[in-house]
Amino acid sequence: KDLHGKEENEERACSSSSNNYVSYGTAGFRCHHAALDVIAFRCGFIASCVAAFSRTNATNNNSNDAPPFTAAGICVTASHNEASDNGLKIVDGHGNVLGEAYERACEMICNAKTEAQLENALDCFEEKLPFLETSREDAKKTAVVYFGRDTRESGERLVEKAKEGARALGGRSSGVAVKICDRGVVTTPMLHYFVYAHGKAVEAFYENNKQQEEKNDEDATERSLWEKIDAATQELAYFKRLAVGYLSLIEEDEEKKKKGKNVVEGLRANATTLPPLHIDCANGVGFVAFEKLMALFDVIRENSSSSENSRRSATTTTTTTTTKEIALVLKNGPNDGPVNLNCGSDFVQKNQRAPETPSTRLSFVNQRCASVDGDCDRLVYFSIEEGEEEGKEGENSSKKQNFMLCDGDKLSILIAFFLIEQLFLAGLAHKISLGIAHTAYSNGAFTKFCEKNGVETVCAKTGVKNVHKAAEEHFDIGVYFESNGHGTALFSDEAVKVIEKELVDELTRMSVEQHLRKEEEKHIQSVILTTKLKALLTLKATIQTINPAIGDAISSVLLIEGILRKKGNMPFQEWHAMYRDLPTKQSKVKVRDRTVIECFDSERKCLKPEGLQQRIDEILLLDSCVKNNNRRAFVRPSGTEDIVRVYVEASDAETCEKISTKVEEAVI
Ligand code: 16G
Ligand code: ZN
Repeated sequence: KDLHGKEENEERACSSSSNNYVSYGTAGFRCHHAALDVIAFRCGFIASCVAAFSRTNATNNNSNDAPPFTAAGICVTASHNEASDNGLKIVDGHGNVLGEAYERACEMICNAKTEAQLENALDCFEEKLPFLETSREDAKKTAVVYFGRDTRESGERLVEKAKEGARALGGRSSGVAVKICDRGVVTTPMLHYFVYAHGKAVEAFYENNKQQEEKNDEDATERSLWEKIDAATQELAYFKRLAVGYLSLIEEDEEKKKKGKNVVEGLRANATTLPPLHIDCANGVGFVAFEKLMALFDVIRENSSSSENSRRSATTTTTTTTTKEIALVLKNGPNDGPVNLNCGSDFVQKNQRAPETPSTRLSFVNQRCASVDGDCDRLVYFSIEEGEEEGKEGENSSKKQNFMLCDGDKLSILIAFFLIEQLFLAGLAHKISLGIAHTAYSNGAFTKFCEKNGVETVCAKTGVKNVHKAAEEHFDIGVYFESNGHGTALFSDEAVKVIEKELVDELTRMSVEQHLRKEEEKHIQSVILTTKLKALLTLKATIQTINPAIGDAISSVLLIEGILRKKGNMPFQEWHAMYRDLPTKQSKVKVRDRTVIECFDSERKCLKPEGLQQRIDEILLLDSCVKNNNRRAFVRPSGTEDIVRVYVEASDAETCEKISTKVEEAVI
């Protein structure tokens, strides 16, 4: 009975629903906050179940010796949606997005209107639980659930609802106690990291105590260190991992600068430092998190008693940090307006223009800029060059703006090329495969560029979970970004092991050589590092800079800033000019029932309704009787809104428009 939570008026229908049915969208439930109380409650309950049943991946040689339990989590966020929306993302025991296998059951649980429907839904969910590698009797004694939210006003209320739901598991005579770890206002990737780190700590605890008998009699999780430390310390551990990774990543750069080893890069490094990065934080939680990162850089710098000057000025709109390591200017914080309103990565990427919040309208011009979204798991870079219109000078002159975007495709390219180079220098290119996973939204120019440069790519369905899976399945190191800026680089456990082993081997080899040369009195660090060792250290630093749980805009900023520095302060323009995007057009079409559209081939082709694909193929031949390889068009039902999305790409903007109009007509 208590599974209904305290029912409230659910007047406004969800944007992603028809008949008040809220579907499990591309990334969980998302709609107007007023319709989410019951859903939050039930998602809390689901997360508790996940925590009570899921186990770590720790190797168990003895079958009776099941590895210990992990935690789970709930993020209350509607990402890039407008401020009045909210949503729920469920985090599984490994810190990943809850698997697709559970989506249907979650949807049934959250939409059940009667007691009978609810019972049925719970049964269905329970049937899925064996996926979680344990049986009902074997459920954990304490289910640990982490909670976090973005800066939306409705967040606090919905987190409370979700907590109530989580506690309800304890009340179902399940023998499970529920432990709530509320982490307050955090980015989505931070919450994923907390759950991930929890699992890793439990795993390590378990491995260390494997030989001791007592490990079976109690809940190992209870004694793991991670869970015992407070929220602030967990947060610090997250920022430290990323910051220290970044500092090790750029370390060699300093040395290179001094030595001027590589002429081109050396010259560049001497001539310029990278201009500060102006970050549009979407009026959201990213601002808060970046501020904490910057404070940590300050502390690290002070501790290392560097003589560099640093400037920090905190106002409501802008925070600046300038150290020799990194220079960030934060804009669009939670006090500057409603989350995502005329700003954020979605606005910038979709509209191809700078954020238009009153406080920052002009301040992005002629700067190096980046934009994150409302929960800080997306990132795009951009720059706007403003110059005088040719031939018009003086009072009547109008400014000509050139907007340049480095979207997810270009993030992938930069990271992948960098890692390929390092693998090659480390002598590991033949041992570790690397490729890029992307979606149908990736620009045709991007896929051609990858092909030309011998970088393997694989296309997956829209949605982080799909691209993540493709990257994981196909490559040892899978770099993936959706064009909209969701993504990361995934290193398989095996790849990490190979890199670490090679590093140890190389160090051993060097010290042996040194010994033979009777230079053992010299400390290893005073020896000139071999190219191979440098590359291995760079790979190790890269791994540390990346949030291992999920794509993370903060982690991606550090990685990209690190790579640009390692490339001798590569200017934005040079990165942007690696290849030229084909013009594209994206539009939405409102239809009666979007579910009649079914796609295949990673959503690049359409199976149903019959005839639609044929019609699209015909339209692509517009004003031409031969197939033009630069033309592409596809339609797919949105997973987050009640609409159909149309995507068109062609050699020129005019053709894009024409094709798009015709495809939209065909869809209606
Ligand atoms: C969600 C997804 C994003 C996807 C988008 C597509 C996550 C965390 N977010 O925002 O990956 O690109 O939906 O939306 O998975 P659409 O289905 O409405 O086009
Ligand atoms: Zn997001």
